[in-house]
Amino acid sequence: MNWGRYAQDRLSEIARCSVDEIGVTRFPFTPEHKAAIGVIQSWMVQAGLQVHMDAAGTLIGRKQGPNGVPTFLIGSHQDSVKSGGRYDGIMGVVLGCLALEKLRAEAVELPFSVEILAFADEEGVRFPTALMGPRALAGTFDPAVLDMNDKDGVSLRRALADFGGDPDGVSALARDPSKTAGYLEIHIEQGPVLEVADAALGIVTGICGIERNTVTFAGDTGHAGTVPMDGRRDALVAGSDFISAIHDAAINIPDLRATVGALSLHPNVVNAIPSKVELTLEIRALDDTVRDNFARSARSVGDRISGLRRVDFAMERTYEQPAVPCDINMIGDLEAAVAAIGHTAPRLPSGASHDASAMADLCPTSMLFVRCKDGLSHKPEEFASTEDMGAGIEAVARFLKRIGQSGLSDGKSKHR
Ligand code: HGY
Ligand code: MN
Ligand code: MN
Repeated sequence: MNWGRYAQDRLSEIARCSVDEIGVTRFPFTPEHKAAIGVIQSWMVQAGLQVHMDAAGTLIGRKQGPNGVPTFLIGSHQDSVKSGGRYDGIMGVVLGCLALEKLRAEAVELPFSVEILAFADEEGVRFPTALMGPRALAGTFDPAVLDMNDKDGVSLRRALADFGGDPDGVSALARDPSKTAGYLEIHIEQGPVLEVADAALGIVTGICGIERNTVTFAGDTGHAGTVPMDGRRDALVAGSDFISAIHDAAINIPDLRATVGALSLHPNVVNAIPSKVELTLEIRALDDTVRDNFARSARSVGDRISGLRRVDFAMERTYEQPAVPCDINMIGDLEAAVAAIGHTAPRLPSGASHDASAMADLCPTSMLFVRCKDGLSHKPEEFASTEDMGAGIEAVARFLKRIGQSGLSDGKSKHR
């Protein structure tokens, strides 16, 4: 069986569940998501799973184990960014289903229950929030996010209800940690490390923390031809000072990433001085203290520029998720499983965030990276090879057999 070929074919099929644009655009609770649900459901059925969608819109395929045993979870997200690639997120659902299908084909019965989870919204591109599905399972869901709106003014509550979810039932989805043995997410690396190491697979040591801020500079508009240069309170000049200062500071801090990804301007016309600039500042780091310190220094840079350019400055944190370490026992089990198929997988941190970031509040969490071409992601050129995905499926099947033999079935797993 060429499991990698199966994976490639399934990813081509589900890539068509997309807004008709370049690359894949599949936002949560949209017709594209609905179409994807149908396709994923067929994969789960083919793997012998019982399928249902939970109140948060997570599609769940469950293989029941013997009575009273814990459940091991495997998952990732079905959604994409705008004009993104065909592997980010959904590949983890495909490879999880195929690993279970492989075990089924080998008549292997695991001594624990297993679930494949296809989460609705990890990217947080449609709504200014993310990770509702895994946060619901982890019991960290904040119902207030249901009142957040997308750019068309549709609330998350309404979109979820119209999609067939149950907004008022999301908080009740919290799982019992004592009955949850662990979580594995299979994901493309989205970076260059595995390619440089010539490794098909990588094992994640930890996932970066993230915070997102809205930064505003407010000055005065005026006629571009009549207001003298030295009399201006130009918000865009201040904003550009800030963006350059942030970049020049971040470049000297290892493992820290600072990005101004979105910017809006007012009045945004060719012959008027910009009176207001609003930009997003996202900061990521594997160490939350490093991230906090950088945010503090960004504020003082903004205050300095505000005085220099005689404009008002504000910086408001709108989103935060802490850095999470992966489970050391599962790192060892993944390494042994990868070695058993004749591969060597480097250990590496994840600069991208994942559903696993939220699942770490529920249970021991692990991630297996699959090499991606040129480290590209969040763009149509995103690509993982059939061979590398085949290795991923083999490794996950071995991993599940290995943890089954390590006492997971009696609930006293070393993963707790
Ligand atoms: O932003 C991220 O790291 C993830 O791709 N949503
Ligand atoms: Mn992504
Ligand atoms: Mn992802």
